[in-house]
Amino acid sequence: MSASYKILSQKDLDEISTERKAFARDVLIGLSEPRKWIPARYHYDDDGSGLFQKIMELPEYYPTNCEFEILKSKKSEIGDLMEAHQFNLVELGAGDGVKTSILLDHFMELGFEFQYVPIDISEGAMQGLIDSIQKKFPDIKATGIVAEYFDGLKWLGKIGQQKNLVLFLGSNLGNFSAAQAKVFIRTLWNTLNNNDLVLIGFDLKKDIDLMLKAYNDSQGVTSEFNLNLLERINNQLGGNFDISKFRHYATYDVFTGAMESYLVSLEAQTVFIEELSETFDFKPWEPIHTEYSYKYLVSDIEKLARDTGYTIEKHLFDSKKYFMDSIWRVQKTESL
Ligand code: AVI
Repeated sequence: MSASYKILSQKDLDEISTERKAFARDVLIGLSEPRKWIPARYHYDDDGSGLFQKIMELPEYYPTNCEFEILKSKKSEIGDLMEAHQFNLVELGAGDGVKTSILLDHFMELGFEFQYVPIDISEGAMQGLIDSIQKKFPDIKATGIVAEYFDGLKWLGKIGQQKNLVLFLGSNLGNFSAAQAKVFIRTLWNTLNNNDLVLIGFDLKKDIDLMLKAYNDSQGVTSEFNLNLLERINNQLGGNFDISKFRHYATYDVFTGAMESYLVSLEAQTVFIEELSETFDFKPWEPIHTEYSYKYLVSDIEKLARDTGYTIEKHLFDSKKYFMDSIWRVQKTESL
């Protein structure tokens, strides 16, 4: 058996403690408020990321299959938009590369000279992605950037003026509020050049029962994913949450158009978190809000594009019209 080594530098250790400090701070703020909440981004430790991969394979979680169908059936429409055959195919978030592979394969077939540039904050996720892409496509030029999205994009801008097609797949934008989504999309505009393209996945408003099933799956994977937040607090911050005393609850708010996820305390209880030297009291049936997943109308999406400086090139739908990949062009000629 061969030994395996990992050398941790001071920078690695600083990053761990910075991320843990931010987690501790956000848990302290969120659990101290009258309406308790924990930011959704903390779902994605290694276990949470693994559980999200499982969610994407569930029959009830339709967004993944819908987007897969769109990319498979509409890949030539995407290829047709790439007039310059030399470009960066930038992907925000590493994912598992399964959906992206459809485009990589198609662009290779068309003989495009592109560079694949995934950007993700997690080095582990990036390593997994680059390994699997290199196995599937040994001839592809790929540069993984481990950084915050906008730092990675700024760096890309500094090394050359290549045209960019930026992918933001899944319905990740849906985890932002309307205001946060607008800031995110406009910040993306700021880092890109005139005429660059972005392809963004949006989960559309649809029959409420379908959405409820997607976030309350019959195998209980979404419940495990949500409860993993409490496991993470126990493991990383020395919490003593008894997971069996909380349940996952997901509901749809018809006014805001968002699926909302909660962890509900099943009884009166007190939890201690060592890292915070703090106890938190829960009343019976008291919720912790853990996620928004906003659903869109096509008209909301068009307004978002217009308000943030893009023109719409194409809307690509799946056959059931549950999901949409929308392709926008950066417009920097008009004053906004
Ligand atoms: C990552 N994000 C787009 C997923 C969503 O649909 O909001 C996370 C998720 N939460 C529960 N199921 C999936």
